Amino acid sequence: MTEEKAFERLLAQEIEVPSWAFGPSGTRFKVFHIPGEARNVWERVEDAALVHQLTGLAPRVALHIPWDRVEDWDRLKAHAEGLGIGIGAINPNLFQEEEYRLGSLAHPDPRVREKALAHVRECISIMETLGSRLLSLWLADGTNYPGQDDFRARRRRLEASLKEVYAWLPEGSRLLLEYKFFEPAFYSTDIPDWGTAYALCLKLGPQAQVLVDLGHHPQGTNIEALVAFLLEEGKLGGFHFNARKYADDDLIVGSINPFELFLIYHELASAEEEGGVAGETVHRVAYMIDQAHVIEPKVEAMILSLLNCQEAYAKALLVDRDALREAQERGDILLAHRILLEAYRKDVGPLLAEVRRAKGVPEDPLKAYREGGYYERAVAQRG
Ligand code: PSV
Ligand code: MN
Repeated sequence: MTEEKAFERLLAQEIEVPSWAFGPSGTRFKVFHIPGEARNVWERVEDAALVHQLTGLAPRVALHIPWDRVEDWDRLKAHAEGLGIGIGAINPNLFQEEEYRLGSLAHPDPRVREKALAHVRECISIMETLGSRLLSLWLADGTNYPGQDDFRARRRRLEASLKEVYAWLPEGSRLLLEYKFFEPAFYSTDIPDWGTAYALCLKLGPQAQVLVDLGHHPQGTNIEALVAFLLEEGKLGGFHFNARKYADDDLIVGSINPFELFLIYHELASAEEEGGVAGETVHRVAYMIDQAHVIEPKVEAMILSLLNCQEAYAKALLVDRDALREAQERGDILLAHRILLEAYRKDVGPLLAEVRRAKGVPEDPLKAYREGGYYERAVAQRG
């Protein structure tokens, strides 16, 4: 693609940020309090808005319920809009109540499944109040020991529960079903992989699609290949961007594996250039970040995350896809490979500076953040 066309695409790039990335978070060993971190949902929304103001990339913030629950949803919506951002996906929390020890939507006890379903139903009504179109569903359901529960019975309970959820979805909204191959369950997970999520989404219907969280795969999984499969099947719903080294590490996206991020964007950019199912699907993909910064300053971490995505997308847009196709058709393995490498190694700095000028945001958002005194003000106000 030419730089002119890439410029247009980059202007339209949007990635949602998660409210939970701005507040305290930690590991099971320790929650370190990072100076200036947001103390409540109002401040989390303020931080998300600041990130958008400096990058022009993140016009919506995702909420996790009940972490972000407020009495007056209209007030929260007005607060966000007043700061220049909207509310994105609503994420029900089905893993932090005592009752969920053996699962939520797949729990053996119908009363617990009912409780979980009631929570999802409440989240759908919050979506309606806030004008959100996305329900992102991740389940911690699974087992820790062989024999603990019956796999097929869990599967039937899960499917029945998901069908109830699906039936409640408002028109024009989507259920994004997230998978994760382990943790917190250590022996089996009820939706461990993209194939299981895909099979469930097929059963549910067109409003159900798969959510790919980059940290939720076994080591060595070829994420770009599964992204291509889901695009081609019309079932790629969205991403939770982050990076991992060992497990679900929730590190800054692109920090560990920038080439993988580029290859994922290459699949997306190539679908954007096509018609057909993949082309239609890619235009509705919900790009979201899902990170929990444990030791690093949070707003700066989020700005860097967005810039990493912007850079990966820019490089992916510049892949010479006609030449690539030709090389692929001729079976010229190493030319095809080099065409990708060439795009990956391009200096997209000047192009991105132009994009930022056109968006009216600082050419170097990280520098602007560091020099603008935002961090110091947050520390002074919030401690
Ligand atoms: C689970 O690890 C997950 O990726 C899900 O998306 C949750 O909603 C999110 O992290 C926050 O716990
Ligand atoms: Mn996630």
